[in-house]
Amino acid sequence: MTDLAETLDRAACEARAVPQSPPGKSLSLDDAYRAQARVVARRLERGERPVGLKVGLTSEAKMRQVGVREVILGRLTDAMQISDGGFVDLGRMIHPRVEPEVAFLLSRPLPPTSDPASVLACVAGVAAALEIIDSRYQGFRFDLGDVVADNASSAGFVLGPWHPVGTDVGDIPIELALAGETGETGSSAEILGHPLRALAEAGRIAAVQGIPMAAGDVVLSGAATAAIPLRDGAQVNARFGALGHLTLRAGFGARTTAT
Ligand code: OOG
Ligand code: MG
Repeated sequence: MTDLAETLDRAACEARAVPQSPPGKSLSLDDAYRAQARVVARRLERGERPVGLKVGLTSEAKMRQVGVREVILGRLTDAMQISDGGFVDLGRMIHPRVEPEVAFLLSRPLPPTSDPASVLACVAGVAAALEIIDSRYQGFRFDLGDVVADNASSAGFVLGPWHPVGTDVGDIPIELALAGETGETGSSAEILGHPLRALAEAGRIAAVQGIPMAAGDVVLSGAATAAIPLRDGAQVNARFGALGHLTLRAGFGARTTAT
């Protein structure tokens, strides 16, 4: 039997979707995080560097969109980062979507506590972010175990400049627009009531599942709105109030030298 981590890793490398776990054969949460660790290990063996974590399913819009209602954690590597104004090569993805998030920069690893003051003490900066998710499962459909094993659909992320810790990110207006298409609007308050709560969740899950983190890591707090499919020629414009704005383009081809 082929190992699930190998199957998911190959699906990502070949940009080819795979079936979800069969009915009645859902992975336990612990097994799913073990599979995720093996998926990430394969990336690290290829020379990618761990750069942080992503929290997922922290807003009602996201939970409703994918039908999974539990906060999840995934891991980010340097190979996933795309610069602001950069280009997503759709030829390397299955069915990518883009979503707006708030990112934190860690000054030290997060504690396994939900106390907001001790979480805030670990933050060195805040920034606007876009995440590109690309489920390796057919039809972007999965259950909790499937999506955790698939490293929470992680595929790419864009970061804006870091703002000081004191910047209030509790209720930042967020607008995600795709040229010629309807967009999504929301507020950072939709991320568990406050994005810092997502950080607390990251600390809790990382402690339970033995997920490593370090000073200098980035943590994405989860999308504030539903995600939008990235189609050929897509021009993404996202506004994040005081955190500024981010842009991204998508298409087929070798225009991967992002600027
Ligand atoms: C799962 C990952 C969720 C978020 O921001 O909520 C996520 C998915 O939607 O495929 O990244
Ligand atoms: Mg996300």
